[in-house]
Amino acid sequence: MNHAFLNELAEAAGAICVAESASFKEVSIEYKSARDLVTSVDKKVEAYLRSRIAAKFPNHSILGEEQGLLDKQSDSCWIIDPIDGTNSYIQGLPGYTVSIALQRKGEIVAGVVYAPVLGQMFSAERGKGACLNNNRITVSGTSKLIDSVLSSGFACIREGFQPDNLGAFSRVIPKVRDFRRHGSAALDLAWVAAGKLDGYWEQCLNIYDVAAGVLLVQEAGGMLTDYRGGIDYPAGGLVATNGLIHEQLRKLVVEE
Ligand code: 2AM
Ligand code: CA
Repeated sequence: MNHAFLNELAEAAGAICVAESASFKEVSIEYKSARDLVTSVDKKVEAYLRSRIAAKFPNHSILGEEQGLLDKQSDSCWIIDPIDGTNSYIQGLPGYTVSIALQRKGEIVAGVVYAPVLGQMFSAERGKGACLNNNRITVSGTSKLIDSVLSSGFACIREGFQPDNLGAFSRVIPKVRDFRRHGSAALDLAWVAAGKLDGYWEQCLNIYDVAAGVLLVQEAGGMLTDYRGGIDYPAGGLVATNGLIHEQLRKLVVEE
């Protein structure tokens, strides 16, 4: 995989987000549903990513949040989220990312998560480790839940899904050192990979929210499971940790 291509692509997409946010107007927001918003910038950046990928890899499939699947019957599929954390983007908050992953024969083999306002480019290739701005990263060494800083999200509430995440949230918070909520699953996973967070959990996510972030966590030595401890994530919920606190957190989340 062309590592430089992925990094440059994410950087260019992030630059579009930043440039557009300066002139961003409310009129360019649409409601997919009452609480699920999309901006003209999400669409513009996805179209940009698709055209760059298609120009270089015309036979590859592409799955993106806004336009769905372009099925080329290929073993290779790009999984893209032009802006993960659209609400932060709309609010002028810095915690949004561009997420791009390459899947081959069902396995994610390369991925980048780029937070342009933060200047953080996370990248990974299968078997080659994970990096933040080209410096190697690993998950944290925190072994006790009470020493951990965790994050989560509430996509399920926007979906009206039951059980929602509020029960898990109230069980977990008293047992940990602190909690953060960032609003981008891709960023949360990247920060678990970099050891800035000890763990993260969420349900009702889609593959494009997590594809690149999952590879980052794996390549940084972390652990990912669904809520039951299996590999059916994100459909079966997602728990991502440094490995050491994984079972403690997973059991609290699902109340086992
Ligand atoms: P988005 O910003 O691209 O919409 C935060 O909890 C995470 O949930 C983000 O990655 C966000 O991605 C995703 N998300 C937001 N709304 C959602 C919805 N209605 N259904 C599923 N996922 C959602
Ligand atoms: Ca998303």
